Amino acid sequence: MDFNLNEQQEMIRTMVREFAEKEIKPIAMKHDESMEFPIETVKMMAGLGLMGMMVPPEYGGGGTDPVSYSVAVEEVSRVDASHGVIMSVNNSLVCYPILAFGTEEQKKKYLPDLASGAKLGGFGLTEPNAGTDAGSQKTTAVKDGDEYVITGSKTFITNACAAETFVIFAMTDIEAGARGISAFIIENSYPGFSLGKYEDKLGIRCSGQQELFFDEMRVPAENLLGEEGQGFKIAMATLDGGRIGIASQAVGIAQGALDEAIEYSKQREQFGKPIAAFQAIQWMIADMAAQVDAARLLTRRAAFVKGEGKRYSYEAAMAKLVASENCMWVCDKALQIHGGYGYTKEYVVERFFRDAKITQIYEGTSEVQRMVISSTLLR
Ligand code: COS
Repeated sequence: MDFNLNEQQEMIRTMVREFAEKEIKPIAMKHDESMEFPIETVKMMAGLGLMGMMVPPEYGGGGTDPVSYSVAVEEVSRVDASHGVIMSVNNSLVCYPILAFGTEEQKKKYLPDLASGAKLGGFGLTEPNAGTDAGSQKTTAVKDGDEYVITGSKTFITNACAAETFVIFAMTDIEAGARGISAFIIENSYPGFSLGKYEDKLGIRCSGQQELFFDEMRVPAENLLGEEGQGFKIAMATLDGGRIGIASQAVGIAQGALDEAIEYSKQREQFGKPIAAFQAIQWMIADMAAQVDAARLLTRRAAFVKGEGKRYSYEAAMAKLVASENCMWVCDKALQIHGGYGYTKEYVVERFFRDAKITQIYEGTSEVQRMVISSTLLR
């Protein structure tokens, strides 16, 4: 067992850290306040090959392994979680299902633009009444000649404000329940497509979450992804990979908070010495570091198993559960170490604390991860 990153993975880590420190860090707080989608830095991430990292070169991607991808999401999120999720959605939730379930024509048509970042992608599964219960979709798709007519809506869709291509889910057979769900690739230019309200959120405030509306939107039949009725499985398999992305995001946020807490505790003096000299702070720092490392190891294991081509639902769920719970805990302690200053917008731990919460919720809540883990163990 080798716990070290290989040369290429280490190179990616260094490159992404330098980029994130130089380009994302200076603008992160401004975008957190304005909620404006950071299109310029997303274009720069695309230029560095971060938007389709695991897509093979023949479809315009980087052809890297899942551990490299995880490291890259972690490094971006260490500075800003919004950029982390923008990148994670494009890679894990849009490029992946097209690559894994798409026809050759679909891969050739959509992957080069998505992987190069020329076009951004979004993933539409969640509906107002279908969150954890993803099988109870209300959006319908009715076949009409060589088209599907799709009617319904999606909510909380990351990247929606800037994305041109979406992987979405709709019922092609209402009677069949979850087995009647189908997946489609759609474009924002299709008549009947529109965007709803821009979400004003606690954290990850500039990741462009919006509603999608489909009003008898006509979609070419060749844009069905996989087979009719295969949609639920496509969604679940896609979310397995998405959960590695979010676990990586959570590790990155937690590492960022830990780094800030270490720095602050060495500078802040109380009772005539730096607060880092007090055992209460030293123990907090030690516990935070242990939790970050535990989360990172589980996340890298999940990415490693994915890279081996084995099923990794269990490992991904465990990584996301532990990484997101630890992230929230670590950010709480980082803020505590900063005291009153940590509660203000002058210090980034305030943003990390807000951003951390979503990692316990999206792409499957912590409770869903426990369902996936226990269902594997109790089968
Ligand atoms: N990969 C491939 N297939 C999978 C799968 C996976 N990871 N997980 C489930 N499936 C398949 C199963 O094999 C089963 O197939 P059959 O019908 O042929 O037997 C089918 O999907 C249904 O599986 P299961 O019965 O386990 O599904 P449940 O309805 O019990 O799933 C949970 C329950 C809660 C685990 C699931 O609905 C879920 O993950 N919900 C959360 C959704 C989510 O993350 N939402 C956030 C959206 S993105 S922000």
